[in-house]
Amino acid sequence: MGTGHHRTVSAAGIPGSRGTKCCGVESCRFRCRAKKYNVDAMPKTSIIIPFIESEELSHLLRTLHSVIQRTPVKLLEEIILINDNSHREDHEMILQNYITTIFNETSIRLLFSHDSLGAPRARLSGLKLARGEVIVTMDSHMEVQEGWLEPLLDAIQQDPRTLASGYLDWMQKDENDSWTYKHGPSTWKTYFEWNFDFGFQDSNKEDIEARQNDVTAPVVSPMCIGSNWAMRKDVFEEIGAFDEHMKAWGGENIDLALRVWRCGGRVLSIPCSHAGHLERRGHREYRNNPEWISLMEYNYKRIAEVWLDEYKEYFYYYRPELLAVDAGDLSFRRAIKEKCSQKYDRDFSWFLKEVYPELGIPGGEDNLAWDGVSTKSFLFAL
Ligand SMILES: [Mn+2]
Repeated sequence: MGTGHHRTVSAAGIPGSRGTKCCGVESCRFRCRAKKYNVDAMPKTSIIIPFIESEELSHLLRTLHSVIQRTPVKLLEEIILINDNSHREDHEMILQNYITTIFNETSIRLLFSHDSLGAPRARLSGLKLARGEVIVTMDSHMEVQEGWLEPLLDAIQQDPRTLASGYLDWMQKDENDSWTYKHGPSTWKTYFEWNFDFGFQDSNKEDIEARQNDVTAPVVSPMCIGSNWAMRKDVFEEIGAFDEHMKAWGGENIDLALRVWRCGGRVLSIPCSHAGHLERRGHREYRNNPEWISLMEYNYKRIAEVWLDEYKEYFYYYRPELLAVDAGDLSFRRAIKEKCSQKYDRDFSWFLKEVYPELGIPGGEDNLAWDGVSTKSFLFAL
């Protein structure tokens, strides 16, 4: 079945059988399907899914159904659901019934938090309890596609310090509960700007050329998004898991990707791994809410102060309002950086040169005032 309108098999939001949907492009799909993985030799995975009060039960069930249907039993250690302070009756009752009846073949653990944790801390509470060798974070409104997990695990097996990210497709829902599923590209990198805006961009010419012989080859990415990635649990913990001082939502993905790179790892986007993500207007409202923005700014400042090294000046050039923000205690996060620097010798200038040259230096190389020779002030050519 191609892209386009698709009606769910029931109003409960259970995904229909759509067959293999890895890459949107047929040649890529064909190659992904032809890949064979030794599932027996792959590590078991814990899938962490937080949800909040405003989440529709049907979206959450769609996520669960898709994971259970499309993940090899051998690879699924457990699903950990974190109820982030939702007291909705359908969340509490129906979900509990689902777990004990419909999903009773799968190990599903349901945690409850009486404080509103926000996505990073809710994920963290699940990650701490995870028993799988590999962890995957997922939103509560997704639909994984056939064969989504194996290529992620394959990338991790080739280098245990890998953060392997799946590609997102777009799902939308109209008032008749009819769902639209649209394939996202499988060549994008996740990127960020000096002001920590982040998004997706197509790979550059060199990348595309390098991948010409195999369109399914992983795409090296400077950044990751907050969910839909897999990592070894021991590596995730070793590099500092999530920053527990971060508030609410925003920036945790930037923090994580920078740590992965600086601590000897790599961030890869995997074209054969796809999951639909329900697009909602709510997220934009988040971003326009002054209260949320101030929490996000606090998080951003913590990242800039620890991981941008002397390049944080550029961040503050674009976000001068954050100079005055108190970022709290950073000693633990700086200790992680210190440990990683000693072991891997990858500073931010290494990252800029080797991983993300496209970010560039505002005003060009001449503006590098921290080369130990020049003390001239920055001349931004904007
Ligand atoms: Mn989401």
